[in-house]
Amino acid sequence: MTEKRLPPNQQLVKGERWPVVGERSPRESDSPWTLTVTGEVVREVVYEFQELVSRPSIRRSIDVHCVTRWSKLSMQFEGLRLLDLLQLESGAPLWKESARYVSFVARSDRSHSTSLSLEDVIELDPLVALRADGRPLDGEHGGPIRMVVPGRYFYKSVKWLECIEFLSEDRLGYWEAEAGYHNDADPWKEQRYIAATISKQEAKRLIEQRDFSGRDLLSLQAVGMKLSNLNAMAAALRNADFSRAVLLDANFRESNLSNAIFHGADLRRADFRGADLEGADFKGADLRGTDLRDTSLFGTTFGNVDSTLTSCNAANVDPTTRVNETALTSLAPEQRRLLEASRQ
Ligand SMILES: Nc1nc2c(c(=O)[nH]1)N[C@H]1C(S)=C(S)[C@@H](COP(=O)(O)O)O[C@H]1N2
Ligand SMILES: [Mo]
Repeated sequence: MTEKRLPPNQQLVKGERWPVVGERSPRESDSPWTLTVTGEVVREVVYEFQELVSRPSIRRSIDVHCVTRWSKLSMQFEGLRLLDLLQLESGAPLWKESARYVSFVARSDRSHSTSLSLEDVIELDPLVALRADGRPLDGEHGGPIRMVVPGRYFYKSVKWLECIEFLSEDRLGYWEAEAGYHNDADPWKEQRYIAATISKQEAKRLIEQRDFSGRDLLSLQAVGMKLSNLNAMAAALRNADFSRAVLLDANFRESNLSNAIFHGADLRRADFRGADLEGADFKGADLRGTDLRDTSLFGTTFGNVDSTLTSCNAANVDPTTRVNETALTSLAPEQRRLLEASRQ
């Protein structure tokens, strides 16, 4: 049953854990919280926060799937149906004929946003959430008010919702524009990232030179390549595929390897210090002498773990694999146990 509810290549978070992803707090402001509905609308509407809180709320059980591969099933969210807030008193829609997309904007320092097509809004019936698991939303999880969009990766659910803008043309959200996150975001179709940012020829040249330092190489295909001594310092390599690649002594310091795949890669003595490894997958990789200190390991996989802690595809980790508390605290508990057991 659970299996059917877990989209491909997602792992369940254990117990009560709810990772914080992205921004951690709203913009500081003394003005009271309001929610504005604007853009291609018949009439602009500004909701006072108190008015929203005093409306009868509904409760929904929603499965949360983060693009960095963690999922949390049956979260209990309470709040208001977005579609109810997008109606005139007559019950007619607030949006104009010309409206095709909806942008959700946060009260945050970077005015974080994400968008959905109007069709998706109608079909997915999102929630404007005020409470989660029986309590008011924590600030770091988007309190006092956030979007929760079922059926899409969680980056489509803006924290600290302040403005809803109807658009005739789509406007890419923050992660979609900055990190190459897929605009459709369907976890069942694994729509995590858009295609690679560079041409095959350009990739070939960089691979020959073994110098990726500082480059943006989203979704790079490097399966099975011989890349010992690679310099990938501070490179953006989200979603790159290094399966079975030879990466002895590679330098990945401060690089972004979110969701990168290293299945069976030879990473002996590679240096990952300070790298973002959220959602990266090291199943079957050789990590002897590898340095993982000060990395971010939310949703990182080192092997499939069952209750007996045996794993047929675990990474090769031994006492020469370096890791510190900074890195370990961000790792899921069963993955941490696997790593620590093998390091003894
Ligand atoms: N304002 C704002 N909303 C945001 C983000 C963000 O950085 N800023 N990150 C998104 C991403 S990628 C995810 S996975 C979820 C994380 O929500 P959580 O921190 O409550 O788990 O929020 C989404 N909404
Ligand atoms: Mo995310």
